[in-house]
Amino acid sequence: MSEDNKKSGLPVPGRRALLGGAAIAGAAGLAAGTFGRHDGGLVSSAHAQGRAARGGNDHHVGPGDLDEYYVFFSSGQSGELRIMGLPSMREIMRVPVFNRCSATGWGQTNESLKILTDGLTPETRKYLANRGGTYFNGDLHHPHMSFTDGTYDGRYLFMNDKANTRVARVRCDVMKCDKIIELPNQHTVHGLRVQKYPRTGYVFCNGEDSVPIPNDGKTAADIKTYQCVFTALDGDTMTVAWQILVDGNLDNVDADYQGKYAFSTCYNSEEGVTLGEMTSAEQDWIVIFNLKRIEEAVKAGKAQTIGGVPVLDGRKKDGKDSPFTRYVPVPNSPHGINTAPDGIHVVVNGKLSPTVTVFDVRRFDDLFDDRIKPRDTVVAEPELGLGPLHTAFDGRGNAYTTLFIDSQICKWSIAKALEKFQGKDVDPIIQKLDVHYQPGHNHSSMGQTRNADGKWLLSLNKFSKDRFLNVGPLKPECDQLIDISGDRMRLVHDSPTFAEPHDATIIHRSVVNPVNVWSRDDPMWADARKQAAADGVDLDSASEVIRDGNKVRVYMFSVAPTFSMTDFTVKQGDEVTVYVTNRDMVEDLTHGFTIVNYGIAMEVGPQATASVTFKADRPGVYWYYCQWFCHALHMEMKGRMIVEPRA
Ligand code: CUK
Ligand code: CUA
Repeated sequence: MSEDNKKSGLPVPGRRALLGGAAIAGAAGLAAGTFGRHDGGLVSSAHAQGRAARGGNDHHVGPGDLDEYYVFFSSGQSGELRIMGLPSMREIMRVPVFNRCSATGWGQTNESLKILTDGLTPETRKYLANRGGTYFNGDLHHPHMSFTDGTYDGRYLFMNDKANTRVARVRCDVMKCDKIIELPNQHTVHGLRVQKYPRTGYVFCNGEDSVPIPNDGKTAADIKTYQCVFTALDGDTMTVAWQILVDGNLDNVDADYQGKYAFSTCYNSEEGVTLGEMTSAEQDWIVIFNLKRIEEAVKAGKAQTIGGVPVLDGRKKDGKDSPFTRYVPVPNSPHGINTAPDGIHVVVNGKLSPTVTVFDVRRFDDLFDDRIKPRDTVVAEPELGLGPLHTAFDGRGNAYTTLFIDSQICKWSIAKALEKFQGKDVDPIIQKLDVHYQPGHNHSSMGQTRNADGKWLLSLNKFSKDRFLNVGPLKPECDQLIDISGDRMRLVHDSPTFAEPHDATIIHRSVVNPVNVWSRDDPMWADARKQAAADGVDLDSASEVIRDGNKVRVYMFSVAPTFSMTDFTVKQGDEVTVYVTNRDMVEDLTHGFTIVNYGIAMEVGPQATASVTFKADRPGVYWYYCQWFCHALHMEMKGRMIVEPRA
């Protein structure tokens, strides 16, 4: 029972009565197959009765009130991280990561370019040399916060770029990306989750596609030379700790609460290169990684160095397992893999199979010691409906699985699923709720930690169709908020989002504590500090133009509503770097620096320094102005760059 239910003192409907109803709804769901609205009547009548009568969670957040949870949203092919408030579902902030951002200058400032380029492989650097030095796109699927002792610790968020095989880290003190690394040897990185215990620690990264290593074209046509890779990053240093070669491919990943294992789904055990080939087998598998054995082997120097990182072999040889991995068959093309807050059960979602497969992590020790067979680690395999993709948990023993094809969330009991697997005549399905439409990930509040609190569930639906005003052929996604505090799920809010939140983490606000103003000695502009020291100027108070051959460095500061320089002069063809330091110490007082008709713009937060380098190849007068509204005289916060023509 939720806090709210306890407080309201309302009677909670008996489980027995509910199960009866759910069984009927469940059976109807399976029989009807697709796009049913079996629970629609219940939902709307619940809505009509209002939440007070039902004693559910209050999702209304009034003006000036703060949300109880942060939601860190991926944005798929938009390449950024988004921050929402829950339960209001208000979008609060966007954090540019793999994309370029017009507002903040991400991808243009020297500080962001360093982050975007430092971690690229030499081959990629070479490829991008004449293309602006960095990629313009990204595909951010999975944002996950660092853990300590099985729950979120508020330090970092880690996220993958499926499009260009990168992993990024966002600092939660300032909510800015501070590191990006490209994974060598790997082609795409899809599933990403972090080590839960004792801490993060490792960031686990699934390679989804297979290519030859090295991918230099020599054996490009020979698919037998293609190889899939699993990577463990060190989250503290953002370097590759180790990689391991696997059979098949890798889709999603999760880790246990003991710090012993990571495990990934594989939908292409066939190692096919066409849809038909990839889905031909009746079964695929999950791969379980034995972290201790891998660490010992790396330490003992048993890894090969490939692409500058240690690589072990986790493939089967002549049908025999490697010491590092075990492959457990599951029905065709599994997708999501989710560890329950009980620390024991891991749910693998069937996708092409109507089932989910439940593992008991306590049996993995025996599996690695060859005392039991792979399938002996399976403790339940309930049939839930069509297209199970991802599962969330409420910490009360219930699981919530998205059914993509049925457009439903299926709530089921883990304990009942175990009983059924033992042959008992019970139905683990408690309720099916229609969502709109085609859900991918779903997420419960704190649900990926030991502290799952069972209050809210988000369903991230891929199609919104008729749920919002028509905006043309490209429709938004539809993220739906569901109250799970009671015995039955209750849909309370629809929220449109732009392309394409795959995944989210719902984190109680007590865990996340960002600052309001930057610290002057933040590492973000360490290079600017170094350069200023070399030029003998003080970043905080300088208004100076330093000429160094045809390189020109312009130092200025800003105090609302002025820049410290009303104008500066350079020569056509100079390579100009402008450093702006925001001396305002007031919360929310961000300045910007935009040069008209030069395509230059950057954000300068309170107490921050930002810099941008460009070639002054157009002669003339170019006004610069502050593009973040900062003062009643914000419009007047401007100056002139004069570019003298070369004779
Ligand atoms: S994946 Cu998109 S719905 Cu990239 Cu987490 Cu399952
Ligand atoms: Cu400073 Cu607007």
